[in-house]
Amino acid sequence: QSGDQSTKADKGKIIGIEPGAGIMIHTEEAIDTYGLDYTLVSSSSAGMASELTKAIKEEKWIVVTGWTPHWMFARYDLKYLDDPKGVYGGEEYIGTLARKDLKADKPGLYSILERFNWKAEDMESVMLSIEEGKKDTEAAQEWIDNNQETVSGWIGDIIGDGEKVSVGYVLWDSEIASTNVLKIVLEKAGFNVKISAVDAGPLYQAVADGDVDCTISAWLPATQASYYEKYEDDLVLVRKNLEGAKVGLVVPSYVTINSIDELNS
Ligand code: PBE
Repeated sequence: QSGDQSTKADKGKIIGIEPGAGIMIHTEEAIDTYGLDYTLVSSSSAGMASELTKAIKEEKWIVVTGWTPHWMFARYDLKYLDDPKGVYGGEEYIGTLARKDLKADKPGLYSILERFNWKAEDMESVMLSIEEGKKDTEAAQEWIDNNQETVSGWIGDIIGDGEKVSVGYVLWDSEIASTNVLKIVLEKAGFNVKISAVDAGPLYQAVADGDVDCTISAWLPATQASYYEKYEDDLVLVRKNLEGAKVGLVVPSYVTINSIDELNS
């Protein structure tokens, strides 16, 4: 084996993201369930990615909380650690949530949300161009320019006529990509769109309370189950907008272990 000259001290940490993310809740659970001799370090999505980049440059041991779609899998040679106890769930989808009265209040908007869905590779391409230096809005616009037929299909015959729309999201790379795309789609349809970034818990609460109209940032059924269960009576799951998502612990391929079970060894 080449690199990986790290010490046990490096090994005692899992590099996480924003506290409150579903993946953080499940990682605490994984530490418990597998009896891991590790602490979860909270950070931000950007912070996690830069720690990963640094470690890979020096071929050091690192474990991060990771998810797919994400640009990091296009950039680096990475693998998920097997999760034999199923703490992170299996295949995830990304869902669209709306406040309860949205369909009645803004049927045009709601019908676009009922149609909006795309593939992992679409989201990943927007994420990658942001990672490569494009502004969020430029990357989103570029994807829209390359996918005009799809976008026209989502919009259909809806005319927003300046109606205000508020969309909540969290500053995860995946949701920065999707929410900026949705914003431009809705603007193309004639809506007056405001996007607001909050944490995961407050996001569910904002949809449930009707403080925002909707979000396309719900990772289910496992990742954000605790939030969904808390608020599900007060919101509507409009549809799955992306299938084949995944969440778990991720290491560079040069890290020799393959399973969460082996983290203590
Ligand atoms: N994530 C990315 C989120 C959903 C999107 C996996 C970091 C989470 O709640 O953990």
